[in-house]
Amino acid sequence: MVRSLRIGAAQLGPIARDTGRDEVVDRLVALMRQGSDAGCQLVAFPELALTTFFPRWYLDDVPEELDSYYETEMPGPQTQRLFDEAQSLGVGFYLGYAELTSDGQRYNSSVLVERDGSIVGRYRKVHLPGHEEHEPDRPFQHLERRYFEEGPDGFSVWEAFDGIIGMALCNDRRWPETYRVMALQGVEMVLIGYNTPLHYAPDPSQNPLQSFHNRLVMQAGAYQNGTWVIGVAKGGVEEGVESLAQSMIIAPSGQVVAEAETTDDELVVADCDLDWCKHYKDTLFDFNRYRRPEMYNLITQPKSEL
Ligand code: ING
Repeated sequence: MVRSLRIGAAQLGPIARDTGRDEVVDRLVALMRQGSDAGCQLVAFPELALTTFFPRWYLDDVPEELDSYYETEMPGPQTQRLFDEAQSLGVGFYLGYAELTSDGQRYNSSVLVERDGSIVGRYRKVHLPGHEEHEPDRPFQHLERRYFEEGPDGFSVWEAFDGIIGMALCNDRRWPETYRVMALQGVEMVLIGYNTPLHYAPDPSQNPLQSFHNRLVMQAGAYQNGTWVIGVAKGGVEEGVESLAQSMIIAPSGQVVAEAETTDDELVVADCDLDWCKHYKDTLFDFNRYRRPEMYNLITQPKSEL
């Protein structure tokens, strides 16, 4: 029996600074309903999908605004509706959000929710890009390293949707270790939400390459690990910052099988045959037969010893 999963990559257009969660959840519910109508079992939303991408601002002068961007519960009063909708439609989802834990830790997180509305897994972003201190000379900030702690849990995979599903967030997709650690756990589909400004202040020569780099890293990650990769953007011009859209669904072959056409709310749908992974995991990338971990020690050496 073919294990085919119909995926909906639910790209979001801009979310304004003063847009309330209820208005955003309305958009998420609309995309989820669209996914249900299209026969999707799983709908994937972007990173930090409930609010504007607030790390673009230095917010120390408005601590109550900064606090307002985090979820202290998942689901919480304003997101329960999304879980209820998912359960009634029988559609699962992946959702990126800013997490504030009961002991005051702050993470850039995501949850994987099965079709019965139950939370299967939670992920906390491992690779935090950007900077820690206010850099007023930048046209906009990228203060993820100020507003979040690095995820302490690493990369896990979960048995769900009749397959093995993994989660990552944005900058994680640029690091080959992200995909490999999950592939060593048998991952068949990696869900990755992202917010990627087209302008990269430390090296603007990369600006015209953002689209190329986005494809490059996710296609490589898929092919080199024999896994599906679902990249889901929050794109368009959000509070004056032009952000990459280009949500896409990538097969274990590295081929892009579906891609967003707009920079707005858009559902990108594809049927993903999870057994396609075997074509690569059991041949070219048969890790047990061909990998040489004893040759890769430098990769896990602590930075202090390099
Ligand atoms: N965003 C970016 C990303 O890795 C970034 C950081 C911005 C990289 C601009 C390159 C250019 O896609 C997040 N949120 O990680």
